[in-house]
Amino acid sequence: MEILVYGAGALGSLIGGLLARTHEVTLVGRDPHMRRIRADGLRIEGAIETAVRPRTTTDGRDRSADIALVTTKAYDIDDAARALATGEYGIVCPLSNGLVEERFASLETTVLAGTASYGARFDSPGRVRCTGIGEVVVGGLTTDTQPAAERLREAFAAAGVEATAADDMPERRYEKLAVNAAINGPSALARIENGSTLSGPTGPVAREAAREVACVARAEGIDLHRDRAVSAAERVAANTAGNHSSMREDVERGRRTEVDAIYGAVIDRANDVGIDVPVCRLLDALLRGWEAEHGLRPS
Ligand code: KPL
Repeated sequence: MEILVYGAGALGSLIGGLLARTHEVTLVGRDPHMRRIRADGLRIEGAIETAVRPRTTTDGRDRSADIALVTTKAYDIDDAARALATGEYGIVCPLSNGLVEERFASLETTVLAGTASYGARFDSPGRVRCTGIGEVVVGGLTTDTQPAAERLREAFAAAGVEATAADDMPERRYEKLAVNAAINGPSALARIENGSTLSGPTGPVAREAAREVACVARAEGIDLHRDRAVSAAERVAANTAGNHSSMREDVERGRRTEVDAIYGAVIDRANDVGIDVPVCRLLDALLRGWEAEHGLRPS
């Protein structure tokens, strides 16, 4: 199968590299990473060790493939959607954080939703580290897209990537948002590992952030119980205990965070349904303050 992976950061390179063991993969990313992969191939180290030679490009426009996976940061999603609109794909599936699927609504193709719980860290151009073997879950937001989800699952499975085609994706993507809300902000602000976010002093805040996301989901008619949201956050924190969340990595490297796609999205939707989410608002304000202080957004 031909698979385009749009966004060759740590997760995109890892997922693309694993798929390249079986499929014709094209990674869309930035130099010098793309240049180094073109010259020497891509090395995956850590929990999975492999070396592959995917195709690479720095321009994701006017391409075609059976499947396009989107693994950009959430704030680059609109650029990805615009680039994919110029090409032809059988299935488009974002694996980015946040509720981003709606941004691909204008594409004339099947758009799925997906989550990937693999731990990945960018080591250096051409090298990425797998810090935890997870799984990929894909599914449709409407029942007619379920056969496409099964085809995508099979493509992952053929490359040895554990994947599930879920029929409860509307609940799962809110569950993922709850996990991100519980882990990412507290781990970034307190500079702690994922495993400490739910158990240490940040635990009550993290759990309440997950509960607030569940309340928003339920107000939107999505059947996500508060306890399920908290248990999911606890499970992910335990499974990725020694890892740094993507938001902690962003803060430590002085980069813009996904605050808009995580806390901003929760707050916007909470406003729409008329409920308050004070803990998410606090985490949002602290992260925005940090970004403004570092010249990453206007204060
Ligand atoms: O998605 C994540 C991230 O780091 O962005 C994890 C740590 C799995 C949960 O928040």
